Amino acid sequence: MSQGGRLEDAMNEEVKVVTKQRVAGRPKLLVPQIAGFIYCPGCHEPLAARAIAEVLEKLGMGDRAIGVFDIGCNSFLLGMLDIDAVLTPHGRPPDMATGVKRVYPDNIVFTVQGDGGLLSIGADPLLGALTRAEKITIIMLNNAVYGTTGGQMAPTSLEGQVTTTTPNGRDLARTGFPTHAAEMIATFRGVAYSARGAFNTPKNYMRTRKYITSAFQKQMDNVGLSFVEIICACPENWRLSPIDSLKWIEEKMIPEFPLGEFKNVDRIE
Ligand SMILES: Cc1ncc(C[n+]2csc(CCOP(=O)(O)OP(=O)(O)O)c2C)c(N)n1
Ligand code: SF4
Ligand SMILES: [Mg+2]
Repeated sequence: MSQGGRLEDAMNEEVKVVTKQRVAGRPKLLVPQIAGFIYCPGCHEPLAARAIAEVLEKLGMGDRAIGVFDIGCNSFLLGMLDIDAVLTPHGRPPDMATGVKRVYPDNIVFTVQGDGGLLSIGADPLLGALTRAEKITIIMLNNAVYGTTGGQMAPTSLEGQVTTTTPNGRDLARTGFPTHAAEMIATFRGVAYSARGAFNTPKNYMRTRKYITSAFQKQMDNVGLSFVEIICACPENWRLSPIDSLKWIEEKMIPEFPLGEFKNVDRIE
């Protein structure tokens, strides 16, 4: 055999090895990003699209899901999911989802929002939906900053966290305390489910996917409002590498925002 032939065989062998390293397929509802991937390296927000796609596929609800998306880095998840979707003005998804759900009561209607969009500018629509016990699902991506607009302090920013609006670190005496959305939302009577997950490890990804499944199931069972908060890395604004961002989530974010279910009831009393 010629030298060239052996090289070709070796290259083919290498291709086979690379092919074997594939560990996860693509859910059908996840749209391939052929025009390029818009998210920063190491950003966890696109994982929310994958998790939602996997859950909807498993529940067989892809054709009957309507996503209501907010303005923010999370907006781009809209283009990653092959489902019906609406984009609202910043902070308004719970209002829009209320209308959509009342018109289409048999569909799964869920919002995807950032921590800024849900807890600061969108606090009023959130409070309204909680008070009215709308049978919608709210998914909040907690990256501890306003990601899109350049990393300003969000209601979830940690004590001492350096952001563009807290260059010396978040001072609790001046700016108050981080908001614990999953715990707070669990206190509302019309809420059927509230949980907080993270995407920093495969185990936490799978746990979060389970939380999203439970939240959608509560809605399908017509129990009450369901909520899932997901801790997401924003390496760009945290000024950390993707790997160091994982460490920051483990060492700083999760101690402040513990993971788990805070409410899970089958009937609103
Ligand atoms: C009414 C209104 N106010 C402010 C803005 C500017 N704005 C766009 S996105 C955003 C914050 C986004 O932060 P977050 O909701 O946490 O989403 P992330 O980008 O972190 O995913 C702000 C303040 C806007 N578009 N509309
Ligand atoms: S700015 Fe942050 S949240 Fe936005 S895409 Fe980049 S890493 Fe993700
Ligand atoms: Mg944010």
